[in-house]
Amino acid sequence: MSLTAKKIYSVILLTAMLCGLFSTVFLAQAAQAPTFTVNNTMAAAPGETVDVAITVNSSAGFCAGEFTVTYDKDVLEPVSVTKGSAAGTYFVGNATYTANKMFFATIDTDLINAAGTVATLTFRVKDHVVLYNGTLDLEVGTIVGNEAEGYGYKDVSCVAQDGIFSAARSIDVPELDDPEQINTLPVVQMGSEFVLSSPRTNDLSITEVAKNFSESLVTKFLDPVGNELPAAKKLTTGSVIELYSNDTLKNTITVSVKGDVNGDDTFDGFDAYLAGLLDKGVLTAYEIGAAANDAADVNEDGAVDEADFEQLESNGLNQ
Ligand SMILES: [Ca+2]
Ligand SMILES: [Ca+2]
Repeated sequence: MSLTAKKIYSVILLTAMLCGLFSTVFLAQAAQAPTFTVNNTMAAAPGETVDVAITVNSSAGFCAGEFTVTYDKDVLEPVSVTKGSAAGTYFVGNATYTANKMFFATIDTDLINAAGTVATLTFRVKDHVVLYNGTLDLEVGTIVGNEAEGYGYKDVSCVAQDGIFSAARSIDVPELDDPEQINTLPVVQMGSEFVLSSPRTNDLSITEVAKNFSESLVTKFLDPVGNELPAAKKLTTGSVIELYSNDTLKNTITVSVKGDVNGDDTFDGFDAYLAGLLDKGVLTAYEIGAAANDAADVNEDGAVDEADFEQLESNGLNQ
């Protein structure tokens, strides 16, 4: 236990004893085991700052408690821990308790038995995050209430409910024909790959796509064979967006443009031919890659079949 934690622990013990002295009037109300809950987040965007409330149910009846919340430090940055309306008079919070834990403790001389927020944890979603769905793990350390017989303190049982934190990146790009019209494209996981799937009507120039990433994040744009693309170019099916943080490659996103299966930025008979091979099973989605397979699914029903082939063939004839 760190020195800080020891100090907090001593304060909690002392206050817990005071709690027993001062709160006999609340004895009859100290009934239920308190339930502490980490509230789930909606999908936050990378770069966003998000508040997560730790709440307690009503009629809980506790005087003091210490809490740690463990998070994925590759995804979240700690910002702050703040006291909530259902915390006791005394509150300490440490947003950087360890590399992946926030800590807070609250103490009072009276029973805390109102429902509400004990603490609000604020995180920032790191810039390189593409898709994330993970747990915020709540552990309750020492928790005390007032002693049933009168003075002193006792450990009380409680329930700790973990929360889910979700984060997802989307990419905003303008339409080719109407640059005022901005479309938001989700990044979707397909097998082990993250794929940005776009209709051919969007402007996927690197200049436009790059606007979606913060300046602190190093992005590289590669063509389908792995050569870095200059900023003047546009992304086609098979192009890759690499996201680096501190010189480490953190994530890659592969681009899919509906209808351009081979990634040559034209929509012609060869794309139809590849869709035909996929339809007949001569070529598999694994062999052609998730992004090209997605590009061949032009009617967006999740499978590449004859309908896609026919639509692509008529596109090819119309070029
Ligand atoms: Ca093509
Ligand atoms: Ca289809």
